[in-house]
Amino acid sequence: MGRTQHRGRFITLEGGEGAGKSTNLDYIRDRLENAGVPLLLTREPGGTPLGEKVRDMLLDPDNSHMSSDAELLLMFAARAQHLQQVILPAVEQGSWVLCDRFTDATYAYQGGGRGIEFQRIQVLEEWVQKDFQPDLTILFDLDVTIGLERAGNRGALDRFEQEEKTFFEKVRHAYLERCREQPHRFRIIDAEQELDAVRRQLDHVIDEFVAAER
Ligand code: T5A
Repeated sequence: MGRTQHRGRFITLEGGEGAGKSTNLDYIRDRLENAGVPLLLTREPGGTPLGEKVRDMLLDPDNSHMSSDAELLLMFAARAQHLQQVILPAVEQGSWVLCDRFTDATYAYQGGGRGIEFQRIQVLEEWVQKDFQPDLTILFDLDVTIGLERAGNRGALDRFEQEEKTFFEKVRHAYLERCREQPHRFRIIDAEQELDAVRRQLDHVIDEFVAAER
């Protein structure tokens, strides 16, 4: 898809467990809407009725026997539906789309965490997305122990949250590696700071992006 004036923009939020994406989603939405941006909010895995059913399977702790390949393919099955039904039509019509997690999460969790070769993920990425990529990715980065403590305070753990700390160390490493490889679209937020300080960083990133895209 060409990046024309009329095309919307695609913004993704990424980060490890408990990094604060959900906490700041409404704040980011308000900031963009106050800047006059027409916005659609969505998430992965999920974002469509079919995708939400796939999400339930992926997060269900009872599915502890799920193979890494099945997990990877389910992520991309949900994503294919999400792109076709929601994301691409919205962007083509000029709406901006804010998505809580996207393909960088697959590289981080299924690639870094589970150890699936990045080249195999890339095959699926090209199949499902062709050359479609986020225009901006905001990575909430924080120490894994702090993130897991925050996530753990919320109650019952989903299938991913039950992984060992080393899994999330690999996830964090893979995210930071993606940032180094694609600095043009990544902005890192120091998510260890207090909420007010996190939001000041977000203001800066969002205002700068909106100004550049106008
Ligand atoms: N997944 C997803 C894959 O493996 N591959 C993929 O391709 C995709 C798309 C999704 C899971 O799926 C995996 C990754 C995930 O494990 P989910 O429920 O969407 O599951 O989980 P997360 O996106 O990880 O959401 P979390 O809720 O775990 O993390 P958040 O949203 O980053 O954290 P949040 O905002 O809920 O905050 C956690 C707690 O911390 C507090 C909050 O109040 C909350 O209690 N908090 C702070 N406390 C102090 N200071 C701050 N600055 C704070 N910010 C938040």
